[in-house]
Amino acid sequence: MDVQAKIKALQEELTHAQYLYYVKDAPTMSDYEYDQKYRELLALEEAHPQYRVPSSPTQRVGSKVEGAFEKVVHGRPMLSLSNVFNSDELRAFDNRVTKELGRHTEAYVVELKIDGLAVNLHYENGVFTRAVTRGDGRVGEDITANVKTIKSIPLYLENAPAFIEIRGEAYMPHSEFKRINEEREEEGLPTFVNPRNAAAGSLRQQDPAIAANRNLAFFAYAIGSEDGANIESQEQLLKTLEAFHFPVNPHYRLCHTIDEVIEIIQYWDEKRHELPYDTDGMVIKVNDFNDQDMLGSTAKDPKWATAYKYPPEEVETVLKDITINVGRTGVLTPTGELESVFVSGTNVSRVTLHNQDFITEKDIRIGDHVIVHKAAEIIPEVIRVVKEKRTGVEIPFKIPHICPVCGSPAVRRDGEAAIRCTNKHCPAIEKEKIIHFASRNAMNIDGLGPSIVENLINNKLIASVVDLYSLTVDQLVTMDRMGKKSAENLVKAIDDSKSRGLDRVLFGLGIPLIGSKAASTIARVLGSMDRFLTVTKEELLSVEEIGPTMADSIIEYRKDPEHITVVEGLVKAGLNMTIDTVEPAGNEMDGEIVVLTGKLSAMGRSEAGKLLEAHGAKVTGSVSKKTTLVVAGEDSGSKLTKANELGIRVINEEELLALIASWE
Ligand code: 3BD
Repeated sequence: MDVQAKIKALQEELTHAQYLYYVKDAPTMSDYEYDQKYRELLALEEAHPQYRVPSSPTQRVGSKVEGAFEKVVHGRPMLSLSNVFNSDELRAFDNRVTKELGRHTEAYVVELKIDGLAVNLHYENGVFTRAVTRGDGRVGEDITANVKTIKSIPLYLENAPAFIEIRGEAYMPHSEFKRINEEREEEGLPTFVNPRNAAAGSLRQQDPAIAANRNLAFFAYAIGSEDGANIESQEQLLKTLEAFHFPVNPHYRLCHTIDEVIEIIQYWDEKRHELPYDTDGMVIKVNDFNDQDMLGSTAKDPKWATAYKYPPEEVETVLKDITINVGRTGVLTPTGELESVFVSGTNVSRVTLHNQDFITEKDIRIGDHVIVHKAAEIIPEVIRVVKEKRTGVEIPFKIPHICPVCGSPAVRRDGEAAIRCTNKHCPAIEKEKIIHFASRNAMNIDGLGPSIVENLINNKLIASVVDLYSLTVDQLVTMDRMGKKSAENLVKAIDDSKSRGLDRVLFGLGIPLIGSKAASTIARVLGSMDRFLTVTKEELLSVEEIGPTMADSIIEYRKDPEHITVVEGLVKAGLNMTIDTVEPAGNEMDGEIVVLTGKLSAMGRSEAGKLLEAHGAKVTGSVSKKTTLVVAGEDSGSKLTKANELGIRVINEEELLALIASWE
């Protein structure tokens, strides 16, 4: 194959792999293989820049754009949506539709209303050329460079008309919101209030590399101006978008009566809390485009569509106290202790108050009545104080500038929101580091939770993670509430953890900004701890997912001789510092797309996943139409529910073990 053909083939292969991964949630290429091919393509395009095209997967992250975002007039205005808040108002909407048409409309399409930002994508001769915010509906701003980093958005459309505008919602999934806020908390930066604000902030970056790191997602739901796409209904439109390889929210439904619409709305009123992204309602659209045309629009809204808004889940409770917690990186985090209250499905009795600015800005005082909700459906947040209920006894709060654990000065660095303990050896920091090292996504040491770690430190049996590997049963049994059997189990669990591999060790070290995904990428690319200790910043930057802030953090980490001592201690303790690429062991699971959920006691989810992959299965994180098998351990939650709804085969742990045994 000549170079041009080779480059084109790689571009197409990687584009398709990303489509399967990000849109279909059914990956067929391993991360490792993707990385290898991506680097090969990068090198070939570097050597032959004439074959580098704007729609190449290497072109998603461009360079910084200076100055204000350019104003762009939409090809066709982006309308807004009228709102209804209950079923009576919805019936009134349906009656207006019926009256104007002089008959019932054949069907409505009901879609989830994703709580993100409406954007308009331009494609010229199939090539993605521009992304524009909604703005005031007539004129928006050019945010092309940032939107281009959203990996589920196709950069090229097959068989597209000469010009087409695709409209949809860019949003931040809950998992990303959580990850980014944890990272920001650690860095001393202010956190985002909700996924929508986080998405908005990401799309307004001057540097697309930052947007790329935020891992936004997208659902398409409308077409603006287009030349020559013959579409006759909203249902057909959604199918056309799918055929163009856009992500389309799979939960849309065609309903033939308004009662059916109301039923679906009621169903999602509760179910929406289980979705991995925020929704704030449902959108109801007349399906038939002829009917839509007959109904027409007012100055702002189409008369053929409306949004049913769910009330926000907010509840009032009392802030009883504020306590201070010292984290792994020394940040003093204030936690609000609440009068326990039921919010979005669970009881909430603690809430993070983030930092001093948050407390000051909201004027939060001990004893206040506060309004609480859940950000991203899981993270309790104080929205505001009910000042009308103050009696005058409420006490303003200042985070102390003395570490509550070790008494050292705690300071706020320039430009940071956080106050940190200045003592590198603060017992709280040492303890949190060990807890992190032992945690599930790191070394997964069974039985080594926060209270045992605390006991081990108090009994002077350990001071760092290295000490774990020389603990003996005789030492452990000297502790209170530690019997021989538990001691033996713990020693065995610690010993087992030696085999976890380089990715887990790197994550376990707790290097700022290096989460488990970054750690595993780095481990895969570097392959050994020796390489980790010598790799340069430039080499790190050549890895697709590693940005300059992460690279700096790694270089900074390595400068501390104590960190090197820990790494060397772990090497000496005999930890596996390589990464196993999964060796194929069989093909019994070829073609199966498996999701593991709940607690598996015999082998743990990641081990089970590796085994399934070694036998040909693809293991993914979320249940979709493509999933062929769900392994449901103890306490399986929404994934099991979803599998049952989709009629996917579900097996329990016992059945999984039987399946594995049948391969031998
Ligand atoms: C969604 C208009 C129409 C094409 C106009 C019917 C108001 C935000 O998931 N369909 C959806 C969603 C939003 C939509 C339409 N379908 N308009 C839709 C929408 N599934 N969120 N929106 N928008 C998009 C808006 N945005 C900011 C300020 C005012 N209005």
